[in-house]
Amino acid sequence: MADTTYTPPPVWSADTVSGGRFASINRPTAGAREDKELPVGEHPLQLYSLATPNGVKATIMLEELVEAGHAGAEYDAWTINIGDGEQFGSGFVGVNPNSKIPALLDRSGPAPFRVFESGAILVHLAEKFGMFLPTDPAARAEVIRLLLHHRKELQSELARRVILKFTPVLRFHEDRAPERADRILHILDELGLPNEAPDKPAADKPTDDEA
Ligand SMILES: N[C@@H](CCC(=O)N[C@@H](CS)C(=O)NCC(=O)O)C(=O)O
Repeated sequence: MADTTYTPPPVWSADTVSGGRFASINRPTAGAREDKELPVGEHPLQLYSLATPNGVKATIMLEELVEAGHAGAEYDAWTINIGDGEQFGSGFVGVNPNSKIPALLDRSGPAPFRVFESGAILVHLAEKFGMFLPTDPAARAEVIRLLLHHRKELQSELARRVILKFTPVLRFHEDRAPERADRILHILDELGLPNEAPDKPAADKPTDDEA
């Protein structure tokens, strides 16, 4: 039953004791907390994940692709135990500076690249193997709409609805909102932005006068 007596602190601090398993794990800053390389297996796709609601999205997608006969979708799956803080090892932070599972390393081409955010992994795999993402613009827009709507609206609101029943977790979520925002800003400041914009076609590049 929800505890209606709870009042969030007027001034939030990272030291706020708010309960919840991740309260002591998460911080308002991003970045690696220890040197720890990620294992790499024999397949072109390396999945670093766990069987959580976000984690299984990538796994189900890969399994569907393999089942459909896409040999290139064979992958090595590595467990990242977020309860033990493995998402803060240097190797994992390299594939997701936000330290959340799932994350994918695509080593199928000459230059390996990372893909994180469960929705982005689904889109990447759908495009790579030509499955699940229609080419017809209207159908494609509908699939993208469903994916984003699920990710942003449905999932978070349903989760909040369930969480409201559990006071310690509610406290965790309410108290941790500023922390999560600070961490995202930290990533934007220091970790997540490439040093240079991706190459644009020459015609799109600004001339000296425009730059
Ligand atoms: N927007 C992200 C969210 C991923 C996410 O929240 N993952 C959770 C597990 S379901 C996690 O890694 N939590 C670890 C933590 O918060 O430290 C996505 O869709 O991939």
